[in-house]
Amino acid sequence: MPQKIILDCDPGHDDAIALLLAHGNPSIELLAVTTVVGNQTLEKVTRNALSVARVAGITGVPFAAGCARPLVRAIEVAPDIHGESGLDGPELPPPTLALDPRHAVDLIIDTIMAEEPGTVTLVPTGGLTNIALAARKEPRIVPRVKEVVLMGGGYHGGNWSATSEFNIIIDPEAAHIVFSEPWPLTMVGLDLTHQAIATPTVLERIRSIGTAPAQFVVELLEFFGDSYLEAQGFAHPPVHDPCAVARVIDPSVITVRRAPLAVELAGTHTLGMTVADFRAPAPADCTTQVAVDLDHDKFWDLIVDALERIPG
Ligand SMILES: [Ca+2]
Repeated sequence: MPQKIILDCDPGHDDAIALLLAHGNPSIELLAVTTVVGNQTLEKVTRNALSVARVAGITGVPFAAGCARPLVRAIEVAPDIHGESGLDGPELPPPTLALDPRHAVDLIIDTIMAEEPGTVTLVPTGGLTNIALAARKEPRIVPRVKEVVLMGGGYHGGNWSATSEFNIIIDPEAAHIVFSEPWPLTMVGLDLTHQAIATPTVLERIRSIGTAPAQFVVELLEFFGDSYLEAQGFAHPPVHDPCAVARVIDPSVITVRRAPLAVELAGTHTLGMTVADFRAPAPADCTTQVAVDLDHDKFWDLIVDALERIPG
């Protein structure tokens, strides 16, 4: 049985690779792709998602645009990491897919309500604005969702502040809502994604696939590598968002640890921090867990395998 997912994203270099992984992996059934302001404006990330769909040859999957700003905070985008387009590096082909006319929040709700309970996994790889609003607008989705496997946060530190990761700090109130609902939630945070390094060996493996989509990924990773070197001092870039998709495909790629999670909304220096309580034993009613260790080779094998399956 394929795993049914909704990818809620803000492409974004690593979002683009997450989308290609979800499309190319045969054990994932991509039900919908929704976009949210984050790495760039909603308009830019939505266009980017549709361009990636064209590169990957994705058809028959609804794409919908969602929230253009966070619930409470001012818009904060990340051109230092993702460039002015949000997906700088490769040439972005003009989209051929038309957007679904629904708001992303409604597409998320409609999709979950139309599927059997317990079969749909939400995979958010951007700020959590759309997911929070969907939970508020239609609370019946919460017990119907199989699991939320999100990229965001971290239990040791941040990348947008000393304590906080970008996807959480840009809309901490939305993150609070999503982390507080009683659905099973896996936080794939920086502790994990900083292990998903696109080494030169990885880059060569992808380049040698020789297809247009693989070359697109190479050009994404080259730009991303320059950004991460300059902005954050990484020798090679961490590729965050596909880690969440990989966890859905094959849970053995990522080890997890159960822990209650809370999102800091009031801290002077810690706004958007994801606070994990590792005191043992975890309470019996704890529905949250954090990603701990990545099997680097298995992870990149999944990416390469997915790209090899995408024609071009
Ligand atoms: Ca993202």
